[in-house]
Amino acid sequence: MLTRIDHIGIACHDLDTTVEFYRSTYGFEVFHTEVNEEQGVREAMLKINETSDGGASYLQLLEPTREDSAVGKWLAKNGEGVHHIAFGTADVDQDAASIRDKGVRVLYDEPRKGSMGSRITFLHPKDCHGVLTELVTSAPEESAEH
Ligand code: CMX
Ligand code: CO
Repeated sequence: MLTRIDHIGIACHDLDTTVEFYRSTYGFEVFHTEVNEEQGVREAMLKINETSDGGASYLQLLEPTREDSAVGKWLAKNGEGVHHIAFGTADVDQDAASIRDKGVRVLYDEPRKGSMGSRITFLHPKDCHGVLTELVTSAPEESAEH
């Protein structure tokens, strides 16, 4: 069951400049940063609020580490902006399987590594009315790397 907006993914050319915009304009601070080589991104997670399912909602600012990555290609075509939305679930495997059964393309056979030790998969934007959609199961608190 999808129980929260886990994050909104925002593509940017320069992570440090964009982080500074969100800090100085809104007061949002960086909760976590990491490089995800598999996804080809350097990212910053800005926590916006806790959620009633025990999770949280973030902005995920994304700078590509290579031009041929998903975010690199998208930036070249569209410029900066909202790249994807992510729903949080306690069981990404189960939700991905049931959504696949409805005929929506799930991009990965098995969930992959996401921010802070989470497990993620994506739904094809062409099957989701133009919205690249991610499903996320957070790491258990004790194994989350901050
Ligand atoms: N939102 C909406 N539509 C998108 C999109 C996006 N983010 N990215 C691509 N599309 C559309 C394109 O506009 C294009 O549409 P048209 O054919 O009408 O022009 C179509 O999808 C195909 O796009 P493409 O540029 O040819 O790109 P690819 O097919 O090579 O890749 C996708 C698209 C979704 C398969 C790829 O971006 C992907 O695998 N994404 C999942 C991984 C990812 O995004 N990782 C970065 C974030 C990591 C994280 O969140 O942790
Ligand atoms: Co994401």
